[in-house]
Amino acid sequence: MMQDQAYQVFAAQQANRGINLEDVKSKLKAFRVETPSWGYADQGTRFKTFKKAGVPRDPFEKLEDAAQVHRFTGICPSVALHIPWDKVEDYVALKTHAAALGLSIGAVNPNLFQEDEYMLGSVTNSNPSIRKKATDHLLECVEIAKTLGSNVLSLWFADGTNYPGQANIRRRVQWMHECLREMYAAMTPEMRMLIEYKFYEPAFYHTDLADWGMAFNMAGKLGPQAEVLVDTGHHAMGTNIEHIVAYLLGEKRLGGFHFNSRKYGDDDLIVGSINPYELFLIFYQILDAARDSDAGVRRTAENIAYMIDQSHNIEQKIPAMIRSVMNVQTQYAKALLVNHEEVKAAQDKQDVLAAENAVRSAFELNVTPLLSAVREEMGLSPDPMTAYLQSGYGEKILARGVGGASW
Ligand code: PSV
Ligand code: MN
Repeated sequence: MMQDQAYQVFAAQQANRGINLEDVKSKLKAFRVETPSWGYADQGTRFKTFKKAGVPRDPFEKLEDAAQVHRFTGICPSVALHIPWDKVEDYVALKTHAAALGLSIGAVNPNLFQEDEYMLGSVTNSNPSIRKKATDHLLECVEIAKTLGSNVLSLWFADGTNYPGQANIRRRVQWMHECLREMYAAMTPEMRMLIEYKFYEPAFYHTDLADWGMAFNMAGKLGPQAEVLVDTGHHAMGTNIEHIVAYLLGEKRLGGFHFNSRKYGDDDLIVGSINPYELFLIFYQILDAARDSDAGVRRTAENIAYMIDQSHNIEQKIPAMIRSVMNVQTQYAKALLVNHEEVKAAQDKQDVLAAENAVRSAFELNVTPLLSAVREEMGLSPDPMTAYLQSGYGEKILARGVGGASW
């Protein structure tokens, strides 16, 4: 079937289901996904980093690769940075370079896990001079964000202990709060602090911010500009992530996502490659909250920072990022096709099977004709992956050689 014909059939089906397709298309055009600078670099596990030819050698080249993802998907105009992985002499020059590529700088991620002093903790270290060093770095990142025009600071702490009795757990939380309070006070009113949690790694006995509840509590103690960041790879097996998402939306504290997938114990697989239904259900909860009668809940749902957090160890990095973005976009498109009135009617009747069917049936739709139409209306190829692979960019960057940035 011709693409146009496939779209006409799809549009007729959706009209029958009571879906306003023009509204769905405009939401798809407005949707934005941020990619991480470190996703373009050479990365590995603690066992091995495989060095690839063509990997960017500095933050400027990372932005050039990110610009390719935006060029072919049309929905990735911002790039998250990690400091000091992306430390440069001149941040204005970096910002100017980004703008020339049609990009802006997104979240600034301080890094408190790669210096020897942080072995026993950064903001939770019992040594006050190490806590001061960590706080100074957080404050430095606020200043960098100001220079770059970024309003999002994403915090993840590797802090934790490996043995019972190693440290005073309650005291560590207080120290963290003291450090973050200083950082919070330095932020402009437009800035948001997104607090990420992870239930293990690199610490194996306890992690200071191990789950959403601890991050939520810390955000609450800091103030309204602090919110929770849900990294989809940071949960125990079987955790109902969409439940956490719904809860945080209800509390108006969901700030953003780090999308990725995991099967066992790491978080670097391409988002949507393992459990696309989970991703769909996350978007279903968000879109449901966007219809809430509480304006605060609606605003929270609309302000979510959607970011990818992946390190591509064995796969080609730019195509891996394009695949990730397309997977996110596909599940978002499907969630936009949920008929919420139908779900609500079934809920009101306490008809469990009808309610479940109203949600799942949207997931089962083929949205390829819809996404092709949207991309064409945005002036893009309907097939971003093939368009990128045929562009010659992947071959051109081979001239960079082997030995690019390792973060
Ligand atoms: C930690 O696993 C994490 O998810 C944090 O967001 C870090 O900033 C990022 O990964 C580093 O790769
Ligand atoms: Mn993350």
